[in-house]
Amino acid sequence: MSEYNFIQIEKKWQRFWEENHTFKATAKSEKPKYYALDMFPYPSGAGLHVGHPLGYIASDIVSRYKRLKGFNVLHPMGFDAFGLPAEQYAIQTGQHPAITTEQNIKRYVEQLKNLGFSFDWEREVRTSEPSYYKWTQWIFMQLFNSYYNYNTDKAAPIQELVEAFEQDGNVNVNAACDEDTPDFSAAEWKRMSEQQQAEVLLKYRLTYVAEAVVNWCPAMGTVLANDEVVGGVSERGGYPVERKKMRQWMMRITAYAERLLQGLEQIDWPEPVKEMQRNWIGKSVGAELDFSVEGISDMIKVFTTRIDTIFGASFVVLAPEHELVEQITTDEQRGQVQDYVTVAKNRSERERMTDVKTVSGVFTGAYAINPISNERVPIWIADYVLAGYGTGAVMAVPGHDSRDYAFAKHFNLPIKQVVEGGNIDEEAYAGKEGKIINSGFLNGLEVKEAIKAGIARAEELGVGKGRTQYRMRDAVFSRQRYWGEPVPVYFKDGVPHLIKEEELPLELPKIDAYLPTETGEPPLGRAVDWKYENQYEYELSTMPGWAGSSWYWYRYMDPQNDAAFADKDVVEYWRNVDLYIGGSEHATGHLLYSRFWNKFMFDLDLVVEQEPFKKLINQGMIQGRSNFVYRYKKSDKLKPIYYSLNKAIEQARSEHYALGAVAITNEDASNLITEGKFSFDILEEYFSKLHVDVNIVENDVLDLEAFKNWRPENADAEFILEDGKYIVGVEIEKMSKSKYNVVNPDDIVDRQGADTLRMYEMFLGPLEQFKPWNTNGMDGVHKFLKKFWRLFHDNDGNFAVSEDAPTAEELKTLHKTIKKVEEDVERFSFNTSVSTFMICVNELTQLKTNKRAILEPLTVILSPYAPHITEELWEKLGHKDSISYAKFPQWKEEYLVESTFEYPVSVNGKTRAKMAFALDTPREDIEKAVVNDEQVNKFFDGKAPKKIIIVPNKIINVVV
Ligand code: ANZ
Repeated sequence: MSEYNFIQIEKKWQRFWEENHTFKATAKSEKPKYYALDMFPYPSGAGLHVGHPLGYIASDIVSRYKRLKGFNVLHPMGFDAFGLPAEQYAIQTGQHPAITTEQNIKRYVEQLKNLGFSFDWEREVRTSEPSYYKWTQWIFMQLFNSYYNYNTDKAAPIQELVEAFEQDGNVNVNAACDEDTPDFSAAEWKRMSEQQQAEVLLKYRLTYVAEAVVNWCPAMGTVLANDEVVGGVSERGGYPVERKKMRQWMMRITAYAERLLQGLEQIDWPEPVKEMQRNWIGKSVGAELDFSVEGISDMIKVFTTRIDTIFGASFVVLAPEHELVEQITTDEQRGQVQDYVTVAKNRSERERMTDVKTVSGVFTGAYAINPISNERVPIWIADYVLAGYGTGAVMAVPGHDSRDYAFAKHFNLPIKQVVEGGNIDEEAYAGKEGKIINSGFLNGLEVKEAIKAGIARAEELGVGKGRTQYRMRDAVFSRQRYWGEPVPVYFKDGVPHLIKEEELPLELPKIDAYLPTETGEPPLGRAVDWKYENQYEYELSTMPGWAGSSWYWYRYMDPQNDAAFADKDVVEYWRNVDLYIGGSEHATGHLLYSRFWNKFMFDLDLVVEQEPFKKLINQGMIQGRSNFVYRYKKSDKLKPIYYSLNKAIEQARSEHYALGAVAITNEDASNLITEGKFSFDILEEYFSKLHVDVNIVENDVLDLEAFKNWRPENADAEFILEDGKYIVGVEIEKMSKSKYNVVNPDDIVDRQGADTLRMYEMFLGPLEQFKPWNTNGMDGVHKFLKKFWRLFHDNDGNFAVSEDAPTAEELKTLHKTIKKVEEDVERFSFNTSVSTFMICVNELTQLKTNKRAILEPLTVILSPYAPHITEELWEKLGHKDSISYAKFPQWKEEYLVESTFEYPVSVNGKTRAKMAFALDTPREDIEKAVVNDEQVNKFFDGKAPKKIIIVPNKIINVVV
């Protein structure tokens, strides 16, 4: 074989790797471990486009590099296989989602195998397989059987709690629980019925059923997550969404709030992702204070982060949903209050939080007493106070809080300044720097000191205490859907019970249609004869999409294990993920839930690391480079006429200009268009701009024949060309089917090979950056690989590698390349490695290098990037084993040092020439050479030099 025949080479080695189980990983190894993981994909019907493999290529390079560096590498791939699209398709066609899912996965696997990834395919997992979701259900059961003990700061068996209740009731229990958990004694606990006890325990379990306000979409028959609702309608389909209280499974993630926050300090993740998690968790340190209410015995508890401003609290505001609203409202105000509450309740929390413009509220008629200043203040209701945050009530300090300020201005309530500085009359002074004024015992203190003093006083008076608050809420864990994990629970007298562990997995039953029942129950309600022990109703909702992905990295460690989610020894070996690569859209969903489940599993001693993903990289998106054709509007009704880009601009301009409009040059217009900035107003007045399939465009030139075939209505279309070509318009957009800008990696592999694709994707730019796909640059990378191939072959294409010793120059090129590539991979800078390889191959080509001593190590260091071509050459070099387990060469400093120095030579202080000398040239030889050099000695005026000064590695100065 003489040519670089990538098609044959790539197929050959993909087969070899598969047959030889080259990338099979085992936990029995003396080597250090390295776990490189990609976020596993949802297998959609559209297959992979070139944007998907970007992260996989990067993690594959790292995996292959680590193997060469002597690590035992775990690099698996699998599928997050439950989900809506397969179910929607099932609803439309009646086909079981398992079938669609299977087909899609098959396609994905083929596409992935085409790219030469070093995945250990024997470890593939699919979340929708009963053998997998058995363990998802098992983890759910452990959560159900656990509560969170704040004293030990970890999860513990719920049985311990039952024992504590029997001893002392719950007064001494310090555990995560619902806000409305009542206090009870041991005697009271014992008097409760079994059902009542079960209800109480649900308030402590780490997964529990509870009434929750959810986004209910009647048309879709399911609950939607907040980000699936846009402007009051469903994101998909645009159906109306209501806020509804429903009984839902919940996950008590709030119990882990503090540990989720602290854990961020231990991991090497992008700062923006950490910051998003911090905000999501939303810790705020403050105090709660009891305001007594005139005429009733209940107190209003407020949560404040600024107890230092207590003397400026001029009214109290309750959320419309606050439980005391009814009780405190005076008869006079009742009508108004009721009207207001009805309206406010229908606005979502998000809406209420983001709407800062409308000020609305109503007076209850009641008054409260400030527990520290003893001032009498009015109690109002307003929807800017959220029911679900803090205590659902605030002490309003209009002097220093902008929402309170707007409210006070609007309703003409008193505003008092209690912190120095700012201009209180214009807007609330939010500064936290000044000293406290007008505040009795707090006067003169700095804000921070005043907060401490305020809390101390509240505690002394028994009217409040310090309190830490988290914005994060418990997570809803039910979906009224079919294609998800069944919840391993049945109901007896309305109380949930777990099925027995040995009954796992609880498999999805067969149903006749993937729709809610007539009575509005989830699809599982259709299953016939599906009852626990033939009598008890199973839970009919399924788990949400994030269940299966919250622990999958452990299953890869031991995927076939039937006795445990993974063997403990194996978990102890692989521990956690060293490198995790995936999209930034999972910052607060998957990445937070995974950390939560991991910490829970750690508490139960099932796993050995607190954090699942040590290092995280978000790969940037590869955007589509859309192409457009321009159809002349006047031709619409007759046969279509398409104008090449610049012809279209010209035409639009001349018609527009004829109407007396301002001229714009062709060049300006086309520049603006290609940059996507042009408004297209002029162009689109006369032309319809239509997406055209990027696969029938090359270097921005449209393949006219292909275009006619693509859209039969264009079979007899006319084309106005420029220089005989049809030039398309270009814009950068998201890669998507509807924009016809999707590039399928298979096509690239067919045309130029997987090695070219892999290197090209890395060459596009830094991994984290968003960048447009532009096939135009691919040829360069392909040429590089051909050039590399040629180094090993003579002009007749015969393999010809010499055993001669390398020169210093060759060694220098090699070793600086090894050094740079190693440094680059270590800091995940792959694009710079690709250019380093290119420079190296260019230099070696110039040096006509064909020596084994140079080419062999170079082949090894290139192999993570271009695994197929390097395997082939490695074999030609005489090796029997795969290059995958070769040794990454060590670069040597001695070859990097410059061997010569080019001296500026001056005569009587004036630089006259430049002369290069090897570093070890003896002094006398340099002197001799300088004196004999004509460029230099012509300035001697025939005299002999008096002195020659040589400053090593700097300058030579001749004094005449
Ligand atoms: C008095 C005060 C004075 C406040 C001041 C702020 C500034 P973060 O930091 O987000 O936790 N608040 C408490 N509960 C609320 C609720 N349910 N809905 C809306 N607002 C609520 O915010 C805590 C502050 O937000 C609290 O401190 C309270 O107003 C308000 F110069 O109390 B502050």
